[in-house]
Amino acid sequence: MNTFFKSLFFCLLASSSLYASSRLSCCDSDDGHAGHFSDGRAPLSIMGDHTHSAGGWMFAYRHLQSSMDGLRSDDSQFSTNALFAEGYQVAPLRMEMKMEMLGVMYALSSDLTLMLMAHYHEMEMDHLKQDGTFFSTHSQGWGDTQLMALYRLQENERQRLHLQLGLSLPTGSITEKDYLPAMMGWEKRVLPAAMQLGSGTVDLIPALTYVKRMTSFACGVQGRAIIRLQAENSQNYRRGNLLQINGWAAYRASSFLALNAGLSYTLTGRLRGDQQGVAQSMSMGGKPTVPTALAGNYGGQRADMLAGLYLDLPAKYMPGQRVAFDVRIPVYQNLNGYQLATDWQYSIGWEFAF
Ligand SMILES: [Cu+2]
Repeated sequence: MNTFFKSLFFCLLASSSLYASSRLSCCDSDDGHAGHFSDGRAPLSIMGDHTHSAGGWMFAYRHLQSSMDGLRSDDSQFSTNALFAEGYQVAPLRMEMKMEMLGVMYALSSDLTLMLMAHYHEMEMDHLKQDGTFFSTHSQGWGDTQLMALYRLQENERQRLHLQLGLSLPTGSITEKDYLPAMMGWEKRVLPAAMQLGSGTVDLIPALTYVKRMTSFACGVQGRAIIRLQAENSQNYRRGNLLQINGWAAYRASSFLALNAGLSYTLTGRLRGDQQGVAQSMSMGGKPTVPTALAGNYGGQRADMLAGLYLDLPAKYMPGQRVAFDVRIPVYQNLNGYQLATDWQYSIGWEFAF
């Protein structure tokens, strides 16, 4: 917990120094094209941070990549040997996740913006068996599809408050299979939930976002949740609900460059139910196979520090287009049971607004 508070302190310090420097620098009040830089955009990986004005469109493509490495139990590291001593047959070593995201936004009016998002996932997990051999599992394909409505509750040149109501539809597969060690050699079996492409349930995604704007500085705070609307999916389980709090500061460094930094805290609930088709124990002795097969090894808390930028492409050649980048480094992880810890995550994206 100590590192978390240290990072929080560091972030507050960074925000206040950004604020101080924005007061000192002499900045033009020109808002850049399409009002982009006065809008206090959050780091790229924070979703639903903005709305558009009536009739506005936005197309976005985003690539997100994250890496998990090493086991963790609660808030401390856990060795593979200790996991084998607990009776597990297989220990996850690392996981690489890649996600391509396609998004469209359209503002029906200045109060109501609609958003549609599709995801394509690619995941790979490396494991160590108790006998000292290694194996990997892989899954890839389209994930869940999200439909969002963003409703502006209040806006003036100094601040904006908007409410998001989203629905995630279970278009992603939850029956992805790969070869796993079994009693007799290898068997193609259903992979654990951590390697599946969707939640399998219809999920509600509400969020409330507040942005405060100053001349060349803005800050925002957002509360967001993912609530599973169904008790279980077709494989007899449901993923944990999620609660997230995001805070950020954005600084307009020049007419085409905005820098941002933030903190993100996520609380994820446990998975409920037994994952149908996933081998939870070796038939002899009932020893557990791999942590991801068991519900107790899902959910927990994570706090990330974020930093990123938005770069407007030359308006003469590419009007309304920008590229953005952000990186997330976890500063606190308290995970239920035994899970892989997140090392880093980055997002890179292109946006076209008109
Ligand atoms: Cu947009």
